[in-house]
Amino acid sequence: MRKKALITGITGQDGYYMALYLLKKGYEVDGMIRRKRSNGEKINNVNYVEGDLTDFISLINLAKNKYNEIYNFAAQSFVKLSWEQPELTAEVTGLGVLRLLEAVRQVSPKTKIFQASSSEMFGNSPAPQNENTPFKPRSPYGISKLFAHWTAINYRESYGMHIGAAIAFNHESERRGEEFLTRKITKAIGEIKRGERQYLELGNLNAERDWGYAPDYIEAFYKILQKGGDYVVATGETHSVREFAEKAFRIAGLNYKKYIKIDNKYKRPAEVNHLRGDISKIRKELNWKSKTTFNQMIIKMVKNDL
Ligand code: NAP
Ligand code: F7E
Repeated sequence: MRKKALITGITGQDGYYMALYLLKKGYEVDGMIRRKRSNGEKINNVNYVEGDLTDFISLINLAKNKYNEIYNFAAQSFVKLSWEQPELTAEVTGLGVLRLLEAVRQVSPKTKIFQASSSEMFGNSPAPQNENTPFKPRSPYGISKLFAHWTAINYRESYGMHIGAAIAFNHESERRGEEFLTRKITKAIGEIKRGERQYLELGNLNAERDWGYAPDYIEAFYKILQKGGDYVVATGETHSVREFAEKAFRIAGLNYKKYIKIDNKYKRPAEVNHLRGDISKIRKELNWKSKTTFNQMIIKMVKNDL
């Protein structure tokens, strides 16, 4: 019999790639959306179902479908916004996960659940960060993700539920939301090249991130769910915001220094300065490492937006 999976956050970057991945594996895929719209983008062969992480009743009703697997990608995932909407972020990104886990526990406790945890939970803990690094979140988003992460661990330990969590470092793609740094840059490059804008305003150019390519990470997420447990998913390399901008503009034949202006409104009240994942555990136990290099990823993203 075909396995049945529910993907929350299917309209986002990771939900999209996970849907394609599972369909290719022969799964029956339900995608949770907040409200059905006739004009929304649809993925062929996905069955769209309504639900919201802030609404327990909708989650209970969905859990009654007794999915083999649930991939939880739904979240208020934009770190900067989490200072402006901290309560909403805690409600969705934090408490929303508690609601989902509790709904599944009550009506379908054998369903395997994947939780998308985040390197933002590490804050400024020294790199390289691995599964044993202390969590010191520095944003309402990071705090909410940490609540969700500990709740997932608690449901595993208290009720024996099968839960896999990826402590995922930044991952990007042609489908990355346009508010996030990498896509903001590649989209602006396209607009500059077409003469639609003259410059790009950014915040802190010195922050360093371990940026990977989202489609590579989907395979890691799948493997994590099959096994259960907590795994860092990263590339093991770090680059600064300045370096990303410099390379991306260069690929388009431009010198970034001519186009970037600093606007303090894009700086955060507290920054996470340096993230670099230690992927020893996932490499050893699940035989996974990312395939796409930093340069290859930037080339794909720039070309897509030109
Ligand atoms: P994304 O593109 O921002 O997608 C977020 C998804 O959550 C959207 O589909 C959104 O639906 C949905 N959503 C928001 N509020 C909801 C609610 N109240 N109920 C149900 N759905 C809701 O995120 P992503 O980049 O694909 O990331 C996927 C997950 O991984 C997120 O949990 C994120 O926090 C986590 N993560 C991401 C990264 C990364 O670098 N991408 C790294 C670590 C962890 P609408 O279209 O209705 O808004
Ligand atoms: O910022 C700096 C900013 O918004 C990256 C989410 O997927 O990954 C993501 O969180 C860096 C930060 O991602 C601008 O200060 C400078 O240092 O692309 P971002 P993020 O905050 O790292 C983690 C792992 C998640 O879990 C999250 O869901 O770039 N930066 N200037 C800027 N960032 C943005 N967005 N815009 C700027 O103008």
